[in-house]
Amino acid sequence: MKFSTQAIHAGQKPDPSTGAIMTPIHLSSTFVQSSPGVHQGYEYSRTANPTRKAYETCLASLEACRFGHAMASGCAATTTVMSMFEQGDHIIAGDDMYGGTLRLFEKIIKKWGLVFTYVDMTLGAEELEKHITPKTKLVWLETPTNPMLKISPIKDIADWCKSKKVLLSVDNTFMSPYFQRPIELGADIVVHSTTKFVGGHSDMVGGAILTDSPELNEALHFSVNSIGAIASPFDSFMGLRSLKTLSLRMEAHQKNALSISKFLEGHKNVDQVIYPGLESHPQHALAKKQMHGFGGVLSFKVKGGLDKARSFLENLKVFALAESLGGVESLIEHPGIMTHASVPEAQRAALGIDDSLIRISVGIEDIEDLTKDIEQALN
Ligand code: P1T
Repeated sequence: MKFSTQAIHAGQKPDPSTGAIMTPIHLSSTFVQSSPGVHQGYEYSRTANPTRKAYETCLASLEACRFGHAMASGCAATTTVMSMFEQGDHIIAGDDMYGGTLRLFEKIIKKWGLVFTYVDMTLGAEELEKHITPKTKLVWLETPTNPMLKISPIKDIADWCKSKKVLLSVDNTFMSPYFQRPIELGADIVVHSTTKFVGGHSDMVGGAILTDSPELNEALHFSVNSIGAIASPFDSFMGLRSLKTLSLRMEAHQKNALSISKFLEGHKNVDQVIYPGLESHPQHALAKKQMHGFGGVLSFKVKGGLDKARSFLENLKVFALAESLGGVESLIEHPGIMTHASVPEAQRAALGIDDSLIRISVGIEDIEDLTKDIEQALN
């Protein structure tokens, strides 16, 4: 079936006891067994839960793979993936990614003895070749990156990883499975912060891990069950409900984001606009090739540094000044002070995350209201 049909039906069938068309929220922590070890597929809700299972099946089907795990947050998903590795294992990660992911790697996972190297992933396999060691086990890729929207060649990197027997995990949060499906391009694992476009309404915090490999899934399930950072039945229901409108929302986000990008590009108080859908984006051609759309997030630099950035942000009326992204409402933020404050200053400077950088998650409100709001605040 096609994406929008899967989004509404995959993993879901009417409740056999009542005919309820919507998957119930199964709050039960445990499930009765008729004899020790004999049950209907559910024993204990950390291990598996029917509401979560429906959501995981739907998510996996949208990511074009067989196995999914719904987690308590994007960071919980990332931590669970990292738990599969051992002391001394080497991981190559991108130099630009969500500040909380970098903080997790540097301040927590490193303490467990994993070794990280950060590289510019836009350079692809050639760059990875320079950094591989006999201990390299994983490439951790975020594309497009948060907040600079750098785009890396997934297939090129996946082919290289396969030839080196290194796993590839892709954080697909910014595109959602509607606009990008890394497993089809050769990635082994996909991770999401479902708090963002998957959830889509800024009313849940969640994460997901997806794979098409039965062996990896077994290892992941062991970690998921052992660590226990799972999505609750209520959040699983929210995620399942949200997936039904993912395609509609992503199209609307993209349409508005492209329009706002073009408006900003033509404004005298703006220095630079970074959006994958603009021809000026350095990896626009690659974006067209490996993505099915350009998403709803853009970054730009306002002229005049921090003072002007601050007054612009304070003067907006429709856009909400808040962290996060992917909700139906437009959100705007200052990465240097907000989402990426934990990234060391020198690294921020090298990436271009400076005082004038502003990130927008363009919502699905009326484009006229959004444009007018940006215009009055910029002026
Ligand atoms: O917040 P959480 O659900 O734990 O997800 C972490 C995460 C992982 N990956 C990406 C690409 C992300 O953007 C995030 C969270 N990001 C924000 C909160 C933000 O405002 O950028």
